[in-house]
Amino acid sequence: MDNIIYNDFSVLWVGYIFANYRNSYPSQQYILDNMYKIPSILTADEIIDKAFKKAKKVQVVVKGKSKKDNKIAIAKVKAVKNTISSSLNRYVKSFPSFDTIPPFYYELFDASIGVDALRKSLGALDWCRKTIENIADETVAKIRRSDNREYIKAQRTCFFGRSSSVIKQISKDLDFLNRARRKLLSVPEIYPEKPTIVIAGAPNVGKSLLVTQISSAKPKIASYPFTTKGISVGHFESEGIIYQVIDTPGLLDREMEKRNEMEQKAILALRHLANIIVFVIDPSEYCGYTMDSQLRILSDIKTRFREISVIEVENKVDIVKLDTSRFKISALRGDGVMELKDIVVSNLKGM
Ligand SMILES: Nc1nc2c(ncn2[C@@H]2O[C@H](COP(=O)(O)OP(=O)(O)O)[C@@H](O)[C@H]2O)c(=O)[nH]1
Ligand SMILES: [Mg+2]
Repeated sequence: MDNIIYNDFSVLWVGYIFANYRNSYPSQQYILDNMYKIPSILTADEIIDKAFKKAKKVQVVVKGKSKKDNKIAIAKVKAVKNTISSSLNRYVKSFPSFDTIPPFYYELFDASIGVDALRKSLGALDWCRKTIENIADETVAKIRRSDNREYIKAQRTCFFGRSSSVIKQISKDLDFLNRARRKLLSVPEIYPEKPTIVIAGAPNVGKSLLVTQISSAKPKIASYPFTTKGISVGHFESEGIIYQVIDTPGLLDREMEKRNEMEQKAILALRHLANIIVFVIDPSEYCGYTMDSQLRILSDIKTRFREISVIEVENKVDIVKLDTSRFKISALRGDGVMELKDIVVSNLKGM
């Protein structure tokens, strides 16, 4: 028991030191790499099947006749125990630790999967593993002491029955974890630790075009568990620093009141990601939204993201140029785009 406590703490310590290395969370790459290592999770029936097949295949070399039945039975019980135990252990270990992942991902997973439910299911797997290990150990002890062939066989059968019924109790947890795994695997390749510019504004104001113009390569479309539309991510470099530009279709383009709970959470998660918001306005109103309604969205965003500075930009100056102090660009012609980039970079550097 002492040993177990000691081990748990040492794991915690390593995690703690790791998480605080350079005073940051584990690197994004580390998280993404490990996310992809979550093995596919078998159903309760498949685990039972796998364990019993292993038991069937067990070969025991027994010298002499003494305790032959005991040795075979024990080997079979152990094969079942080890198969189940190592599968469940692998599943539990392969999920990311929710205490150390960046807050953006925490909220993302919480909204799309539910961190509490995930913890509960992982706990259920641990419970199942320990229970089966205990039953196996008791069974082995009983078998070891016996000289009665029938009794040995009965103990073995009883163990098989009990362990499959214990596994069946976590059937729903296994299914849940498999669904969670699939969601975790589709996590967008967004790097919370990179300086991040989030582009906002009503639909059709020119956000996507701006992301393309700012980014050095074609922006990648990543899936975002909250919206049907993919999130678009571009990058550019300035003085050796990689900046990330993100367009969030469907999220920061409508008034907040009209949001369902999931969208609200998705929007909140962006708080942990955005270092600066560029709000694009289309004064030509060709986008189909009046200036009034665009400015209402802007004021909503300012309320939601109080702590994040918002740069207001008027796009489509090739059509309409207002007499305002806002920065003006044409994403179509490229006018002002490089200057906007410089403004954004110097703002981010000032933070
Ligand atoms: N004239 C003009 N059209 C633009 C400009 N920027 C974007 N557009 C057009 O506006 C439409 C919507 O642009 P898009 O980037 O898809 O807007 P989003 O919905 O905000 O991502 C497209 O037809 C663009 O070609 C601009 O600076 N000038
Ligand atoms: Mg777009």
